[in-house]
Amino acid sequence: MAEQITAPEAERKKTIFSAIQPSGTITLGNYLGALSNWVRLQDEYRCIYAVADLHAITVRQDPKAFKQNILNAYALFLACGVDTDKSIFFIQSHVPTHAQMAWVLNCYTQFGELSRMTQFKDKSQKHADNVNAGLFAYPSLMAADILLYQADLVPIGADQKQHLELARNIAERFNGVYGNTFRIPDGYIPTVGARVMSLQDPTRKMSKSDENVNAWVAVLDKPEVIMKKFKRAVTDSEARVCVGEGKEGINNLIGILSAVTGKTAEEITLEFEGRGYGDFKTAVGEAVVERLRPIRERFDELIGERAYLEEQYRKGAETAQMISQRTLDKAMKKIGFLPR
Ligand code: ATP
Ligand code: LTN
Repeated sequence: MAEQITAPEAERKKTIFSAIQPSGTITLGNYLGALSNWVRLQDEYRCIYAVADLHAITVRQDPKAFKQNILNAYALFLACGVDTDKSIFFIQSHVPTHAQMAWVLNCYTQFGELSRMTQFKDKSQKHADNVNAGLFAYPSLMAADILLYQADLVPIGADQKQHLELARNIAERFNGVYGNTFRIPDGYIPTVGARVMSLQDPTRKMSKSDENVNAWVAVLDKPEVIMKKFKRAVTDSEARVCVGEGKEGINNLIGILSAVTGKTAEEITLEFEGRGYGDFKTAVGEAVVERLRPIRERFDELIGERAYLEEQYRKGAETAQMISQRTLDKAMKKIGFLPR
Protein backbone atom coordinates (compact mmCIF):
# COMPACT_ATOMS: atom_id res chain seq x y z
CA MET A 1 0.00 0.00 0.00
CA ALA A 2 1.32 3.42 -0.87
CA GLU A 3 2.15 5.68 1.98
CA GLN A 4 0.16 8.86 1.93
CA ILE A 5 2.36 11.91 2.13
CA THR A 6 0.78 15.23 2.96
CA ALA A 7 2.85 18.23 1.97
CA PRO A 8 3.35 20.79 4.73
CA GLU A 9 1.43 24.02 4.11
CA ALA A 10 4.52 25.92 2.90
CA GLU A 11 5.32 23.32 0.21
CA ARG A 12 1.78 22.83 -0.96
CA LYS A 13 1.21 24.14 -4.47
CA LYS A 14 -1.75 26.49 -4.27
CA THR A 15 -4.89 25.46 -6.14
CA ILE A 16 -6.53 27.60 -8.81
CA PHE A 17 -10.04 27.10 -10.09
CA SER A 18 -11.80 28.95 -12.88
CA ALA A 19 -14.44 28.41 -15.54
CA ILE A 20 -15.97 30.17 -18.54
CA GLN A 21 -19.40 29.62 -20.04
CA PRO A 22 -19.59 28.19 -23.55
CA SER A 23 -22.33 30.61 -24.51
CA GLY A 24 -21.51 31.60 -28.07
CA THR A 25 -18.25 33.23 -29.03
CA ILE A 26 -15.38 33.73 -26.63
CA THR A 27 -14.44 37.42 -26.78
CA LEU A 28 -11.26 39.41 -26.44
CA GLY A 29 -12.67 40.43 -23.03
CA ASN A 30 -12.87 36.81 -21.88
CA TYR A 31 -9.36 36.23 -23.20
CA LEU A 32 -7.67 39.26 -21.62
CA GLY A 33 -9.75 39.22 -18.42
CA ALA A 34 -9.55 35.52 -17.66
CA LEU A 35 -8.18 33.01 -20.17
CA SER A 36 -4.72 34.50 -20.68
CA ASN A 37 -4.21 34.30 -16.93
CA TRP A 38 -5.33 30.68 -16.82
CA VAL A 39 -2.48 29.91 -19.17
CA ARG A 40 0.12 31.98 -17.35
CA LEU A 41 -0.60 30.47 -13.94
CA GLN A 42 -0.24 26.83 -14.95
CA ASP A 43 3.43 26.39 -14.01
CA GLU A 44 3.24 27.93 -10.61
CA TYR A 45 -0.09 26.52 -9.40
CA ARG A 46 -2.18 23.37 -9.41
CA CYS A 47 -4.78 24.55 -11.89
CA ILE A 48 -8.28 23.20 -12.40
CA TYR A 49 -10.34 24.67 -15.24
CA ALA A 50 -13.80 23.97 -16.59
CA VAL A 51 -16.17 24.78 -19.42
CA ALA A 52 -19.20 25.95 -17.40
CA ASP A 53 -21.97 24.43 -19.52
CA LEU A 54 -24.40 24.07 -16.59
CA HIS A 55 -24.24 27.83 -16.08
CA ALA A 56 -24.97 28.42 -19.75
CA ILE A 57 -28.50 26.95 -19.63
CA THR A 58 -29.62 29.76 -17.34
CA VAL A 59 -30.43 31.39 -20.67
CA ARG A 60 -32.13 29.36 -23.41
CA GLN A 61 -29.71 27.51 -25.71
CA ASP A 62 -30.40 25.97 -29.09
CA PRO A 63 -29.51 22.24 -28.61
CA LYS A 64 -27.39 21.83 -31.75
CA ALA A 65 -25.52 25.09 -31.37
CA PHE A 66 -25.03 24.47 -27.65
CA LYS A 67 -23.35 21.10 -28.20
CA GLN A 68 -21.04 22.64 -30.81
CA ASN A 69 -20.27 25.62 -28.56
CA ILE A 70 -19.23 23.35 -25.71
CA LEU A 71 -16.80 21.44 -27.91
CA ASN A 72 -15.56 24.66 -29.54
CA ALA A 73 -14.92 26.23 -26.15
CA TYR A 74 -12.98 23.17 -25.00
CA ALA A 75 -10.84 23.22 -28.16
CA LEU A 76 -10.39 26.99 -28.01
CA PHE A 77 -9.11 26.96 -24.44
CA LEU A 78 -6.61 24.27 -25.42
CA ALA A 79 -5.61 26.43 -28.40
CA CYS A 80 -5.07 29.37 -26.03
CA GLY A 81 -2.58 27.26 -24.12
CA VAL A 82 -4.48 25.37 -21.42
CA ASP A 83 -2.25 22.31 -21.09
CA THR A 84 -3.80 19.04 -19.93
CA ASP A 85 -0.39 17.68 -18.91
CA LYS A 86 -0.10 20.46 -16.36
CA SER A 87 -3.72 21.22 -15.47
CA ILE A 88 -7.02 19.48 -14.96
CA PHE A 89 -9.43 20.63 -17.65
CA PHE A 90 -12.97 19.31 -17.93
CA ILE A 91 -16.57 20.00 -18.87
CA GLN A 92 -18.70 20.92 -15.85
CA SER A 93 -21.75 18.74 -16.68
CA HIS A 94 -19.50 15.65 -16.92
CA VAL A 95 -18.83 15.87 -13.20
CA PRO A 96 -22.08 15.41 -11.26
CA THR A 97 -20.70 16.66 -7.94
CA HIS A 98 -21.14 20.24 -9.22
CA ALA A 99 -24.91 20.02 -9.46
CA GLN A 100 -25.08 18.09 -6.17
CA MET A 101 -22.94 20.57 -4.28
CA ALA A 102 -24.87 23.46 -5.79
CA TRP A 103 -28.10 22.09 -4.34
CA VAL A 104 -26.55 21.78 -0.92
CA LEU A 105 -25.12 25.32 -1.08
CA ASN A 106 -28.45 26.70 -2.29
CA CYS A 107 -29.75 25.83 1.14
CA TYR A 108 -27.04 27.96 2.74
CA THR A 109 -27.53 30.97 0.46
CA GLN A 110 -30.05 33.67 1.24
CA PHE A 111 -32.68 35.03 -1.10
CA GLY A 112 -31.60 38.58 -0.21
CA GLU A 113 -27.97 37.88 -1.14
CA LEU A 114 -28.87 36.51 -4.54
CA SER A 115 -31.27 39.39 -5.20
CA ARG A 116 -28.42 41.87 -4.85
CA MET A 117 -26.25 40.35 -7.59
CA THR A 118 -25.85 42.88 -10.40
CA GLN A 119 -25.43 40.16 -13.04
CA PHE A 120 -28.82 38.74 -12.03
CA LYS A 121 -30.42 42.16 -12.28
CA ASP A 122 -28.84 42.80 -15.70
CA LYS A 123 -29.64 39.40 -17.11
CA SER A 124 -33.22 39.31 -15.83
CA GLN A 125 -33.78 42.60 -17.62
CA LYS A 126 -32.21 41.28 -20.80
CA HIS A 127 -34.15 38.00 -20.69
CA ALA A 128 -37.36 39.29 -19.13
CA ASP A 129 -39.36 36.39 -20.60
CA ASN A 130 -37.22 33.77 -18.85
CA VAL A 131 -36.19 34.85 -15.35
CA ASN A 132 -35.75 31.28 -14.12
CA ALA A 133 -34.62 29.92 -10.76
CA GLY A 134 -31.30 28.82 -12.27
CA LEU A 135 -30.47 32.37 -13.31
CA PHE A 136 -31.19 33.45 -9.75
CA ALA A 137 -29.18 30.63 -8.14
CA TYR A 138 -26.28 30.94 -10.63
CA PRO A 139 -23.85 32.20 -7.94
CA SER A 140 -24.35 29.18 -5.68
CA LEU A 141 -23.45 26.85 -8.57
CA MET A 142 -20.37 29.00 -9.11
CA ALA A 143 -19.58 28.73 -5.38
CA ALA A 144 -19.93 24.94 -5.65
CA ASP A 145 -17.45 24.88 -8.58
CA ILE A 146 -14.87 26.75 -6.56
CA LEU A 147 -15.35 25.23 -3.11
CA LEU A 148 -15.38 21.60 -4.32
CA TYR A 149 -11.69 21.89 -5.20
CA GLN A 150 -10.67 23.82 -2.07
CA ALA A 151 -9.35 26.53 -4.37
CA ASP A 152 -7.02 29.21 -3.01
CA LEU A 153 -7.30 31.53 -6.00
CA VAL A 154 -9.88 32.22 -8.68
CA PRO A 155 -8.74 34.10 -11.83
CA ILE A 156 -11.68 36.15 -13.12
CA GLY A 157 -12.49 39.45 -14.77
CA ALA A 158 -13.68 42.32 -12.59
CA ASP A 159 -17.36 41.61 -13.36
CA GLN A 160 -17.25 38.34 -11.39
CA LYS A 161 -15.92 39.89 -8.19
CA GLN A 162 -19.33 40.08 -6.58
CA HIS A 163 -19.98 36.37 -7.23
CA LEU A 164 -16.65 35.43 -5.71
CA GLU A 165 -17.41 37.52 -2.66
CA LEU A 166 -20.66 35.61 -2.27
CA ALA A 167 -18.83 32.26 -2.59
CA ARG A 168 -16.58 33.35 0.26
CA ASN A 169 -19.57 34.31 2.40
CA ILE A 170 -21.28 30.98 1.77
CA ALA A 171 -18.10 29.09 2.66
CA GLU A 172 -17.55 31.11 5.83
CA ARG A 173 -21.16 30.58 6.88
CA PHE A 174 -20.94 26.83 6.33
CA ASN A 175 -17.60 26.60 8.16
CA GLY A 176 -19.11 28.63 10.99
CA VAL A 177 -21.90 26.12 11.48
CA TYR A 178 -20.07 22.83 10.85
CA GLY A 179 -16.39 23.56 11.46
CA ASN A 180 -13.68 23.90 8.85
CA THR A 181 -14.96 22.35 5.61
CA PHE A 182 -14.11 24.72 2.77
CA ARG A 183 -11.03 26.76 2.01
CA ILE A 184 -11.88 30.47 1.62
CA PRO A 185 -10.84 31.47 -1.93
CA ASP A 186 -9.32 34.77 -3.05
CA GLY A 187 -9.92 36.42 -6.41
CA TYR A 188 -7.14 36.90 -8.92
CA ILE A 189 -8.08 39.90 -11.01
CA PRO A 190 -5.56 41.23 -13.55
CA THR A 191 -4.41 44.86 -13.38
CA VAL A 192 -4.77 45.34 -17.15
CA GLY A 193 -7.51 43.75 -19.21
CA ALA A 194 -9.78 43.01 -16.23
CA ARG A 195 -12.56 45.04 -17.79
CA VAL A 196 -12.45 45.30 -21.54
CA MET A 197 -15.22 47.63 -22.65
CA SER A 198 -17.56 47.50 -25.64
CA LEU A 199 -16.06 49.01 -28.80
CA GLN A 200 -19.40 50.69 -29.55
CA ASP A 201 -20.40 51.85 -26.08
CA PRO A 202 -17.26 52.04 -23.96
CA THR A 203 -19.23 52.69 -20.78
CA ARG A 204 -20.42 49.05 -20.88
CA LYS A 205 -18.33 45.90 -20.66
CA MET A 206 -17.54 43.98 -23.83
CA SER A 207 -20.05 41.16 -23.75
CA LYS A 208 -20.52 38.32 -26.18
CA SER A 209 -24.29 38.57 -25.80
CA ASP A 210 -24.32 42.13 -27.20
CA GLU A 211 -26.49 42.09 -30.35
CA ASN A 212 -24.25 44.69 -31.98
CA VAL A 213 -21.46 42.51 -33.42
CA ASN A 214 -19.21 45.56 -33.76
CA ALA A 215 -19.20 45.91 -29.97
CA TRP A 216 -17.02 42.86 -29.42
CA VAL A 217 -14.07 41.07 -30.97
CA ALA A 218 -14.14 37.29 -30.88
CA VAL A 219 -10.90 35.39 -30.33
CA LEU A 220 -11.69 33.50 -33.55
CA ASP A 221 -12.62 36.54 -35.68
CA LYS A 222 -10.69 36.74 -38.96
CA PRO A 223 -7.98 39.46 -39.20
CA GLU A 224 -10.00 41.59 -41.63
CA VAL A 225 -13.01 41.48 -39.30
CA ILE A 226 -10.89 42.44 -36.29
CA MET A 227 -9.38 45.38 -38.20
CA LYS A 228 -12.82 46.56 -39.31
CA LYS A 229 -14.19 46.43 -35.77
CA PHE A 230 -11.29 48.44 -34.36
CA LYS A 231 -11.52 51.01 -37.15
CA ARG A 232 -15.18 51.53 -36.24
CA ALA A 233 -14.50 51.77 -32.50
CA VAL A 234 -16.14 54.74 -30.81
CA THR A 235 -13.65 57.41 -29.61
CA ASP A 236 -14.00 61.13 -28.80
CA SER A 237 -13.43 64.42 -30.54
CA GLU A 238 -10.23 65.46 -28.77
CA ALA A 239 -7.86 63.54 -31.08
CA ARG A 240 -5.23 62.89 -28.38
CA VAL A 241 -4.10 59.40 -27.50
CA CYS A 242 -3.93 59.56 -23.70
CA VAL A 243 -5.87 58.34 -20.69
CA GLY A 244 -8.44 60.87 -19.51
CA GLU A 245 -11.90 61.57 -18.20
CA GLY A 246 -14.67 61.43 -20.80
CA LYS A 247 -12.30 59.45 -23.05
CA GLU A 248 -13.71 56.00 -22.29
CA GLY A 249 -13.25 54.79 -25.87
CA ILE A 250 -9.57 55.75 -26.01
CA ASN A 251 -8.97 54.55 -22.44
CA ASN A 252 -10.34 51.18 -23.48
CA LEU A 253 -8.17 50.97 -26.61
CA ILE A 254 -5.08 51.93 -24.58
CA GLY A 255 -6.00 49.22 -22.06
CA ILE A 256 -6.36 46.63 -24.81
CA LEU A 257 -3.07 47.59 -26.47
CA SER A 258 -1.34 47.53 -23.11
CA ALA A 259 -2.75 44.08 -22.23
CA VAL A 260 -1.81 42.67 -25.62
CA THR A 261 1.72 44.11 -25.91
CA GLY A 262 2.76 44.54 -22.27
CA LYS A 263 3.52 48.25 -22.87
CA THR A 264 2.38 50.69 -20.20
CA ALA A 265 -0.21 53.41 -20.85
CA GLU A 266 2.59 56.04 -20.57
CA GLU A 267 4.70 54.30 -23.21
CA ILE A 268 1.70 54.11 -25.51
CA THR A 269 0.89 57.80 -24.99
CA LEU A 270 4.46 58.77 -25.88
CA GLU A 271 4.51 56.53 -28.92
CA PHE A 272 1.33 58.07 -30.35
CA GLU A 273 1.98 61.71 -29.49
CA GLY A 274 0.92 63.94 -32.37
CA ARG A 275 -0.61 61.04 -34.29
CA GLY A 276 -4.30 60.71 -35.14
CA TYR A 277 -6.89 58.21 -33.94
CA GLY A 278 -6.89 56.48 -37.34
CA ASP A 279 -3.26 55.44 -36.91
CA PHE A 280 -3.83 54.43 -33.33
CA LYS A 281 -6.85 52.26 -34.06
CA THR A 282 -4.95 50.51 -36.85
CA ALA A 283 -2.07 49.81 -34.46
CA VAL A 284 -4.40 48.36 -31.80
CA GLY A 285 -6.13 46.20 -34.43
CA GLU A 286 -2.84 44.90 -35.77
CA ALA A 287 -1.50 44.07 -32.31
CA VAL A 288 -4.69 42.15 -31.49
CA VAL A 289 -4.60 40.30 -34.82
CA GLU A 290 -1.02 39.16 -34.19
CA ARG A 291 -1.78 38.07 -30.64
CA LEU A 292 -4.80 36.03 -31.74
CA ARG A 293 -3.41 34.58 -34.98
CA PRO A 294 -1.61 31.51 -33.50
CA ILE A 295 -4.65 30.74 -31.36
CA ARG A 296 -6.97 30.70 -34.37
CA GLU A 297 -4.56 28.51 -36.33
CA ARG A 298 -4.22 26.01 -33.50
CA PHE A 299 -8.00 25.95 -33.00
CA ASP A 300 -8.54 25.09 -36.67
CA GLU A 301 -6.28 22.05 -36.24
CA LEU A 302 -7.71 20.91 -32.91
CA ILE A 303 -11.37 21.10 -33.83
CA GLY A 304 -10.77 18.39 -36.45
CA GLU A 305 -9.21 16.06 -33.87
CA ARG A 306 -12.41 14.85 -32.26
CA ALA A 307 -10.91 11.68 -30.72
CA TYR A 308 -8.11 13.66 -29.09
CA LEU A 309 -10.55 16.17 -27.62
CA GLU A 310 -12.74 13.36 -26.22
CA GLU A 311 -9.75 11.70 -24.64
CA GLN A 312 -8.71 14.94 -22.98
CA TYR A 313 -12.10 15.91 -21.55
CA ARG A 314 -12.74 12.38 -20.27
CA LYS A 315 -9.40 12.34 -18.51
CA GLY A 316 -10.15 15.74 -16.99
CA ALA A 317 -13.61 14.68 -15.79
CA GLU A 318 -12.29 11.55 -14.10
CA THR A 319 -9.72 13.43 -12.06
CA ALA A 320 -12.13 16.25 -11.25
CA GLN A 321 -14.74 13.74 -10.10
CA MET A 322 -12.27 12.08 -7.74
CA ILE A 323 -11.12 15.32 -6.13
CA SER A 324 -14.54 16.93 -5.84
CA GLN A 325 -16.26 13.82 -4.46
CA ARG A 326 -14.12 14.06 -1.34
CA THR A 327 -15.31 17.58 -0.57
CA LEU A 328 -18.93 16.74 -1.34
CA ASP A 329 -18.78 13.68 0.96
CA LYS A 330 -17.19 15.72 3.70
CA ALA A 331 -19.83 18.46 3.51
CA MET A 332 -22.75 16.02 3.38
CA LYS A 333 -21.41 14.05 6.30
CA LYS A 334 -21.19 17.20 8.39
CA ILE A 335 -24.76 18.13 7.57
CA GLY A 336 -25.86 14.72 8.80
CA PHE A 337 -26.85 12.85 5.64
CA LEU A 338 -26.98 9.08 6.08
CA PRO A 339 -24.22 7.58 3.89
CA ARG A 340 -25.37 5.01 1.34
P1 ATP B 1 -22.14 37.19 -21.23
O1 ATP B 1 -21.95 38.22 -22.26
O2 ATP B 1 -23.00 36.05 -21.69
O3 ATP B 1 -22.51 37.74 -19.90
P2 ATP B 1 -19.38 37.12 -20.72
O4 ATP B 1 -18.73 37.56 -21.99
O5 ATP B 1 -19.47 38.05 -19.60
O6 ATP B 1 -20.77 36.47 -21.04
P3 ATP B 1 -18.56 34.91 -19.03
O7 ATP B 1 -18.58 33.49 -19.42
O8 ATP B 1 -19.64 35.38 -18.12
O9 ATP B 1 -18.56 35.81 -20.32
O10 ATP B 1 -17.16 35.26 -18.41
C1 ATP B 1 -16.00 34.49 -18.56
C2 ATP B 1 -14.81 35.20 -17.93
O11 ATP B 1 -14.44 36.31 -18.71
C3 ATP B 1 -15.06 35.72 -16.52
O12 ATP B 1 -13.91 35.50 -15.72
C4 ATP B 1 -15.29 37.17 -16.74
O13 ATP B 1 -14.91 37.92 -15.60
C5 ATP B 1 -14.39 37.47 -17.91
N1 ATP B 1 -14.90 38.59 -18.68
C6 ATP B 1 -16.10 38.64 -19.31
N2 ATP B 1 -16.25 39.81 -19.94
C7 ATP B 1 -15.11 40.52 -19.72
C8 ATP B 1 -14.65 41.81 -20.12
N3 ATP B 1 -15.38 42.60 -20.88
N4 ATP B 1 -13.43 42.20 -19.71
C9 ATP B 1 -12.66 41.40 -18.96
N5 ATP B 1 -13.04 40.18 -18.53
C10 ATP B 1 -14.24 39.72 -18.91
N1 LTN C 1 -19.81 32.75 -13.75
C1 LTN C 1 -18.53 32.77 -14.38
C2 LTN C 1 -18.15 31.47 -14.99
C3 LTN C 1 -17.85 30.55 -13.90
C4 LTN C 1 -16.78 30.63 -12.98
C5 LTN C 1 -16.95 29.53 -12.11
C6 LTN C 1 -15.70 31.51 -12.83
C7 LTN C 1 -18.61 29.49 -13.56
N2 LTN C 1 -18.05 28.87 -12.49
C8 LTN C 1 -16.05 29.33 -11.06
C9 LTN C 1 -14.81 31.28 -11.78
C10 LTN C 1 -15.00 30.19 -10.92
C11 LTN C 1 -18.48 33.82 -15.40
O1 LTN C 1 -17.43 34.11 -15.74
N3 LTN C 1 -19.55 34.34 -15.87
